[in-house]
Amino acid sequence: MLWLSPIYPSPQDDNGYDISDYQGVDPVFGTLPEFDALLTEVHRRGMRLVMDLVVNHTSDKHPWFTESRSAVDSPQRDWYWWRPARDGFEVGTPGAEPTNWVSLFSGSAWQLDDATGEYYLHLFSRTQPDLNWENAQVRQAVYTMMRWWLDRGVDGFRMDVINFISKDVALPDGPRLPDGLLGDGSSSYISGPRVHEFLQEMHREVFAEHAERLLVVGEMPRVTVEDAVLFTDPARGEVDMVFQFEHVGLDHGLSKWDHRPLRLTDLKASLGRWQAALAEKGWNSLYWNNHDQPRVVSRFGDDGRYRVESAKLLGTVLHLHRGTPYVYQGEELGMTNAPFQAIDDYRDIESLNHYAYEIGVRRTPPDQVLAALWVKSRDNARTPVQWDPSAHAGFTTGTPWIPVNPNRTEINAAAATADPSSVWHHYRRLIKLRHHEPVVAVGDFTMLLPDDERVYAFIRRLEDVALLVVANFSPAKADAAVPDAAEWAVSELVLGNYPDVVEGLRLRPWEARIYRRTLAS
Ligand code: TEU
Repeated sequence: MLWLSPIYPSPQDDNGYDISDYQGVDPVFGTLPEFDALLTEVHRRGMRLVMDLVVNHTSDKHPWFTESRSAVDSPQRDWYWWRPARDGFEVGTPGAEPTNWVSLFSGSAWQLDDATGEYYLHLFSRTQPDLNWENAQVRQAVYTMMRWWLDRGVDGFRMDVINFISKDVALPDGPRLPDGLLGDGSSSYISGPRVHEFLQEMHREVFAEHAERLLVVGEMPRVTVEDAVLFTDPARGEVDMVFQFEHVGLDHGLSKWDHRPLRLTDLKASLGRWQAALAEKGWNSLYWNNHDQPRVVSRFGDDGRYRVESAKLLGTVLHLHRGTPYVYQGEELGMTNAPFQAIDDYRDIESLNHYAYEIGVRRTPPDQVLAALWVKSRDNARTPVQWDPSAHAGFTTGTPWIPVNPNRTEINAAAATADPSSVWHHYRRLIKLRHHEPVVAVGDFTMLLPDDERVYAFIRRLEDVALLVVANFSPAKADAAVPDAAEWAVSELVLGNYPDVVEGLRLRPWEARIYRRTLAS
């Protein structure tokens, strides 16, 4: 299946996550007939296509918002969250915002609109006003639009921040953030009071009649594992799987910009807990990368000497978990973070707002802010796909919208497809294995060695077939001290990331292996 990030008409303030028309294609990407042709060709190849659906908010240029902001008595006023200044405060003065909530993209989550003297809520940028899902007309308008895409033949949706759509209507202030300026309102909107009700309604109104052929993924920052079970239990009719963020938050300190190195034991504890919790009911999404995360080989692997080995190791570990694996463009080439030196290289609104806030409000030295962007900026994953070694990596003959990674000369699709030992060929082998070995798709999962800081190890089992996965997340040799190591070491090696196998279960730097045994039942 192919998942497209938003391709709808948009001012592109947040790379298309600010939509001004839900039923069209932005000219930067093409036309609706071209989209239809893409869909036909995808289907002809036995593949399917999933659209990004961004309905927690619209662009401030969407006609719904233009109408809503036009007057306090607009019939669509209630489609968004409008509130007067806080009691006892004069409009526009500091602290007059209706709540103390911080926006996910820095600063207050409220924007004053001079025309009517009221504030509107925007959990993301001020050009992304939040829709008011309490209003039944809003919900119906969204469902109508979704049916329009399904009638066109699309195979489902990846629903952006869909666990933010229900807010506590009392809009209480949140606990103060460590910097003392704003508050964290997330307990009022993360998996809010009516979110399950809204998703069940959406399921009845939109998905039910096509349920068999659709894939519905709920992107849900900060969803708990307990809630994920509810969201994905097929009997409840909500979504097929959630896209959760716990494991990609393990190297965050007080905020994502505050980097702390990953501890492998934390990663195992987190992914292992999700595997266990969704073993009976519900389903997992498996991913290292998307358009919001730094490149995994730079983040959890080694993008220098062991780039190829560690990229393959990461793919092996992820694809052998139980759940649906996602491959983000370029990950299969082992693409790395962007070596951006200056703020001018960045395009991402989250990064730019963070920079402006740190420099302007908190007086943080620019070098310090750039160092944080270097590690965590979303633009690390947004540089053009490296097709070939040419100047713009085969992405365009024009001027790319963001600099191409100079390592295009070495890391590119042309080189990877030509080299049987590339990361790309390894990903193909992993995908093939899932298609041919039922234990990969549906077997049980058992984590081993939870306290080992270097070796990630687990067993998959289906009836009498068992797979052992062992992976050394370090540049030194490491023993995989798993139970029955001697038996495993002489069993069938299904796949590894070194050309040969040596020394029993002693793993070389960033080595990963998959073994297979048939057990007496
Ligand atoms: O992201 C939701 C989200 O909360 C995060 O993953 C976000 O990227 C944040 O920056 C993490 O620090 C989704 C989209 O995937 C993202 O691209 C959009 O910017 C965002 O929603 C708003 O639509």
